[in-house]
Amino acid sequence: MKNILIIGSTGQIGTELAMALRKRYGNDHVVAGYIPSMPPKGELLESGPAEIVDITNAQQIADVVKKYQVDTIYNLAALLSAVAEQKPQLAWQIGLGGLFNTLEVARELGCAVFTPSSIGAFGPETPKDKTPQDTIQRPKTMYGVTKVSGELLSDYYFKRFGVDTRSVRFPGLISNVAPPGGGTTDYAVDIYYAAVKEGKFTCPIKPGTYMDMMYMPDALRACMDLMEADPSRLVHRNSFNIAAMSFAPEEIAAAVKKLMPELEVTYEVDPLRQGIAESWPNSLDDSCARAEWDWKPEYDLDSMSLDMIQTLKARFGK
Ligand code: AKB
Repeated sequence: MKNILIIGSTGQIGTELAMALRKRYGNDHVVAGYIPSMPPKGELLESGPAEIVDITNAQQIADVVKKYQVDTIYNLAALLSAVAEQKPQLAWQIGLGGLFNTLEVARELGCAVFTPSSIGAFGPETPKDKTPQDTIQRPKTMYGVTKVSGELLSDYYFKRFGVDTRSVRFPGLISNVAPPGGGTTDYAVDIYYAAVKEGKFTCPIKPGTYMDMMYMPDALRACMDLMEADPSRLVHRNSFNIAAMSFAPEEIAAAVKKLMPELEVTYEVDPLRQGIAESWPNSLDDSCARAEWDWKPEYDLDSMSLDMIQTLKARFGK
């Protein structure tokens, strides 16, 4: 039986991944690690163990790993791209310093480690369409620098020390549970809330700007399936391209308007986010993930939009 620690369990991915892991492995086998400024609430707090785990404090990670006999760590602590650009030193401290602490604890105490990378690990010199698994990675943002360095460090710990490190390059993640906060792809979440609550949306990204996106249920399955994959099939480890859909702002707007024709969309471009978006790929080639651990997404733009709007309408009584 697995014993799992999630570092960063109260963030955008962690909140939902913790519940999905508890469903799969049992409530008592999944520890929700959090920092005091982001405490767990509701179901996450009530359904299983929770401990303060600041990723910049290696001793704290080691103490919790020992206390719960943890064998798998999901490292989800990170600043998203736009915030990381405003606080580059903190982004490095959490993204790389924190990963180093986690890998050292994993090496000493024998844990497997999952750490997400991102489409942000690519840069303007990368082939833009159907970006290959193994290609040029010269990102120009601190977020991207931490992601590429994290991929390399994780591969190093696997090859040098045998730590079972695995990772995926996440696209923009869309969910109706925890808000993302500070990403370049956040607009693709915000449009659904704005459509349901106000009937209008101001988009910070220019029409024609393509980025890969994914609905959260597919992303959660990707994390868990990769960590359960047969290691003898894995040619790659850190990190796998995964993809589900690629769209530009006017295309998600059109998908939402099919369900809510009254939605009004205007554009007020945020230069920081637009610059980051333009340096990222339009779409990724995820054939290695498909071949090595049977990755396959379930949601496309239309099925995701239907689910998002139905869920948010029910929540807000619309
Ligand atoms: C962001 O926009 O920063 C993230 C990502 C694509 O890594 N959602």
